[in-house]
Amino acid sequence: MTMFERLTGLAGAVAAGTAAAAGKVQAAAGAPVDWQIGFQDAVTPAMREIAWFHDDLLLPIIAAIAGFVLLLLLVCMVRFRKSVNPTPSKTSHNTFLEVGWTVVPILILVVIAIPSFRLLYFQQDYLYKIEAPDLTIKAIGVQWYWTYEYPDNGGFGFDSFMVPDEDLQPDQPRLLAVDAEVVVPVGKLVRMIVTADPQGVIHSWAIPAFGVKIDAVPGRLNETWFKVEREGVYYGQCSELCGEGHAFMPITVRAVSEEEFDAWAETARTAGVEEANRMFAQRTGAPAAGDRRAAQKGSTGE
Ligand SMILES: [Cu+2]
Repeated sequence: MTMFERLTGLAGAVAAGTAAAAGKVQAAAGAPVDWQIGFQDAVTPAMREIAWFHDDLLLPIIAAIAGFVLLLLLVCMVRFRKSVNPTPSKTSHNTFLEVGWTVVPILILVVIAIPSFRLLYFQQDYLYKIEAPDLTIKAIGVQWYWTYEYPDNGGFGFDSFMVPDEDLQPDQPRLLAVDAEVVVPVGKLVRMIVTADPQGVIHSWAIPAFGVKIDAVPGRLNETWFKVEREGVYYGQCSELCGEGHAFMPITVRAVSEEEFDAWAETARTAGVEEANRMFAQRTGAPAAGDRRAAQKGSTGE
């Protein structure tokens, strides 16, 4: 448990109580919860490092600085108020103090900068230096949905649209669930290649629990990596203001065992991704995307 988690544990307990009292379905790990003030649980090495950097390094430093400045203010107000100190000192320079308040902040910044740069490099090129990716997935931001391709698994691809409110299943969070999820195997190093529709605008592919956020730029390939350590469903959103539908192009990643992933990818390649997604729909009782789209078409008379 990090220091930040200890500090925020009480808030979490209150939040859980509030949500339970309201009879709400508590969102699964990988999604935000009511009254949350910390990060989502980290499920990748990169996010664990980010959480450590924020919770255990930056937060204690900033708290100490804020406390120290508050202490100085209080000392000034009490010891140097007019009634106690009617003739103030005319001192205007103190070499020791001036060197001190220049050097100490520099040292603090160095202490922050070293792990900060190390973390940036870890997020950026760990992939090439340590380990080869197990599979590559390409995400393409379109106004306003995501398209995914699996070049290593036969090159199938699919569009992923937000599930509208009226079609949400009980286990699906509003504005975060999609009709066709990105499926990845746990424990495997996934290389994400991210770009955007050449006729479109800049988007950003982001999953908070993964510590991944990378711009999707038309005409340019960006890439990042993640290795999910726990099976589950993880939610994110487009994180670059991209227009009218910006809030309505969420990202859902389902991390499953390697066997399940292989079965899913094989079905997706041979029978289509709608057919492959039925293996998850049957488990949760949710209608598969194909059924839902067919129902929508039926209801609108298309
Ligand atoms: Cu977008």
